[in-house]
Amino acid sequence: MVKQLPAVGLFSIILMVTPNGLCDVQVPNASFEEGEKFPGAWTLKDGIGTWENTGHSGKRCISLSGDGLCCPRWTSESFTLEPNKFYRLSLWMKTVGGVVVSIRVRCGGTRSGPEVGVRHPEWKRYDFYFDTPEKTKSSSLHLYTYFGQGRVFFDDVTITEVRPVYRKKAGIELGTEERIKDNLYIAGFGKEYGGENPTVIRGGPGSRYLFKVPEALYCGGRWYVERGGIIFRHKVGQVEQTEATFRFLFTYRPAGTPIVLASNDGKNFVELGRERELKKWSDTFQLPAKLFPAKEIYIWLRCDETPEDKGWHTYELFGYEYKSKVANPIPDLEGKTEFVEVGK
Ligand SMILES: [Ca+2]
Repeated sequence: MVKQLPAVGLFSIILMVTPNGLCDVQVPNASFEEGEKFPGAWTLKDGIGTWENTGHSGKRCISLSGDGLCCPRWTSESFTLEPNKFYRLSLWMKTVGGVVVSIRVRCGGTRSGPEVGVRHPEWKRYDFYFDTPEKTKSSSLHLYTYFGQGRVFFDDVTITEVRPVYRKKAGIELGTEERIKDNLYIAGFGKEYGGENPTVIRGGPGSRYLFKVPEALYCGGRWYVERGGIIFRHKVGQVEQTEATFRFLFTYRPAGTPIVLASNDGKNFVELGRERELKKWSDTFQLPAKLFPAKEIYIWLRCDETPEDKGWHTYELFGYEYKSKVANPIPDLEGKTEFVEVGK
């Protein structure tokens, strides 16, 4: 059992081209085999962790033991990620008892990653996708558990550069959570939590309709929308949209007021309305007729400060639904996003 770890070893971190030609990031001591008394390049904080004498590969891995409190974690030494890239983070996990694991990549600015419930005694590989902000310089990886009583094991961490590819038909590209049916274009996601399937997109990194993130945090399959908010863009090839509606679902709103705006050029936005009351779905907003016909529509979700909520203002976006009619008959299409590895 390890309570406090001294710094051990120096691990040089570089972007390297692996023998298979892919562009991998070398995560420090990624199989946890190196070290003397403790796993080199990793530090334990705020809880109970163990450098185990077993592993998915090799002879070693690390574990966290949840004691019902928040939040024991292993933190890696820093490594380099490039700005404005997509990456796949893969790691192997198993548990004794079930725990919720949160995996965060910190890379220049506030960024977060998925949460996933791990409840299986055999090793299983998990893949997560994230993108890096413009200010990315030094990065580090953080493995947490939340308020659980079980024990979770980690081994074989890899980070590989990828890029999203969207399904295409008749000149129209659609990604996961987008579809065309009976000349209706529908985009968005529902309330269901990522759970055991953390690779779902839910408007997150790699989503085709995610346009810009002025001020929001993606974590565990939902967005924490702050004052600057998040902007989605809905574009169906070169086909014009003639009318549209929108609704959203938010939970946990410690402060502020959710505000919805729309635009057909990404510059001039009109306010559709505000919602302050928590309910299953918001009212349905009909987008103003003056925005149509349009080849693209932008939806901007923000959180406005209110006089009684000075300081902190945010809400969690759990559901999002945009529907529009298209001007010309087009074939039905169920969108799909896949991440392909980038070779050098
Ligand atoms: Ca290992």
